[in-house]
Amino acid sequence: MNIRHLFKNVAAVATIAVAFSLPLMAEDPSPARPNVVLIMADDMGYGDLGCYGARPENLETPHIDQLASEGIRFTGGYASASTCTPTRYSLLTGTYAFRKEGTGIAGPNSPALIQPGTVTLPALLQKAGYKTAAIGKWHLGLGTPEEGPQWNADLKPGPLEIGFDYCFLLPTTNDRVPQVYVENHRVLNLDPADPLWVGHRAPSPEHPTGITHRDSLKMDWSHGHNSTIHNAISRIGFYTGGHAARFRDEDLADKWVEKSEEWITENKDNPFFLFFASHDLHVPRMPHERFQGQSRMGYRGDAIVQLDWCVGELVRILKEQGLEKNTMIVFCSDNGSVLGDGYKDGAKEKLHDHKPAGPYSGGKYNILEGGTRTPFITWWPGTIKPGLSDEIVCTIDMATSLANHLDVEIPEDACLDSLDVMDALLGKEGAEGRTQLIEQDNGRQGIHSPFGYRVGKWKLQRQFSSPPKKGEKLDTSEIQYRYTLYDLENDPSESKDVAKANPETFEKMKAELQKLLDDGRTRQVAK
Ligand code: NG6
Ligand code: CA
Repeated sequence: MNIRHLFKNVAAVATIAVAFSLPLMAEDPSPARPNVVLIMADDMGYGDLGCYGARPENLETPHIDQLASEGIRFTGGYASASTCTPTRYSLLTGTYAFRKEGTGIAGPNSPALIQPGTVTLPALLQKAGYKTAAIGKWHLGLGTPEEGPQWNADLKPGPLEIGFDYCFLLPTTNDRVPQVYVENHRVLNLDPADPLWVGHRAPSPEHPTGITHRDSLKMDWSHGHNSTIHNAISRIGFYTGGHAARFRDEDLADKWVEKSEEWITENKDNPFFLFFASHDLHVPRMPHERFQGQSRMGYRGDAIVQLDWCVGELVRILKEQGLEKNTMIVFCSDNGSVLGDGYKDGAKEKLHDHKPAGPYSGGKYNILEGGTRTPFITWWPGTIKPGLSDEIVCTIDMATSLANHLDVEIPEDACLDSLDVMDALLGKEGAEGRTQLIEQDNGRQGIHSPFGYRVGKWKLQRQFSSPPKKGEKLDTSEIQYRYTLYDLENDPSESKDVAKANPETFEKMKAELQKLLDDGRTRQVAK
């Protein structure tokens, strides 16, 4: 990594320049400590934005498209996993989630999956003097392993115990209970006289659910999602109480923007890191009334338009505060696309000719490219030159990339799979991204899970020969895998297995994948 040195040199040159010629000052060397706003979309596929091929007849995303045209649009950008919790776990810890048991999709009463003492991306940035905030969807659990979330007391440990100075959260994901905001350690606006209870079983036989009161729903469910009803939408899990604290689904996006504006304004004199974790376009897709009907694709398209508006607002806020030259935005997604994910919201019926995963196959939950290859854009006016990059970069790489850039030392036993791809993120000439990437699904079987493994144009797939039934614990000594190989350059949809025609590549990649799994780490530390 030489970017730091480059910056130091630029700074030195600039200092000398001041002595001789003031006009050179205007050349304004890029600040070495940019603010970082990481915008993570939820369930956004590779083809879901105008700049990634979505057609204007279907939906328009002018603000994100502008970000892409002023920054770098990656064609090889990835989320670490094809579900939410493991990607977020890896983003914050820099370690592949499949290395840690229990990091699959978190339930409503999940304890904090990242416990205090873990080296995290925000904690590394704090060491560099950054103020840090998480605003939006959390879905990484709250509370101790023994007790889980104490909804009526202090909800800790949580983000504040692992490196965030401030948080304003949707605690799980909005199709799971409860529909309340958590600000720092507390449920916002919770009336102690109306305590919040959250559980897996109906609290009483009379408790109204999506099954008993299906006629009252404003959006019907298709699978799961038929427990407690709030805002005429039934959810996964049950809850009672906390009525004064409950939000309307339609208002989430506005709230994230409002809180971001407040926090950025308060912290603008300090370098800051904002993790803006949008809930769009996850189910239940229930965008604000002013966005309903803004696409011709139903609520799924409208939710994308709503997220696009949020991005426009974030850029407006940065510009109004005069921060845009000093702020790097990273736009990414937590996993690939899915149409029907539990509600009858018209996503399939109103798809028209839209291709949510672009040219790729698969999507959320699987290891095909559509599961993890997602939009990925970096923007930093004045420092990042506009362009297109086909380098491989992944959400998991943010921790090491930013820590190295800021000269913060990462302990050897932390961020095990996070690689320094900062030069590629900044679009430096000749900069290389990753030479390899493991693509995971929800990771229920840890290192024994199915995986995708990408090296250059090649993609190895490792699938179970016979997939285990839901909830079944595998006897690891008996697992049989089926491996196949694809040439993504000529076959982006992974339709033709070319293992037989390329035996050397095939065997080499199988061995490499196994080694990365067995080694327990990817990041090499200079001794
Ligand atoms: C699944 C849910 C799905 C979604 C997903 C998590 C069912 C049948 N399916 O279990 O609707 O909530 O979990 O999505 O309940 S994620 O993007 O947060 O990982
Ligand atoms: Ca997701």
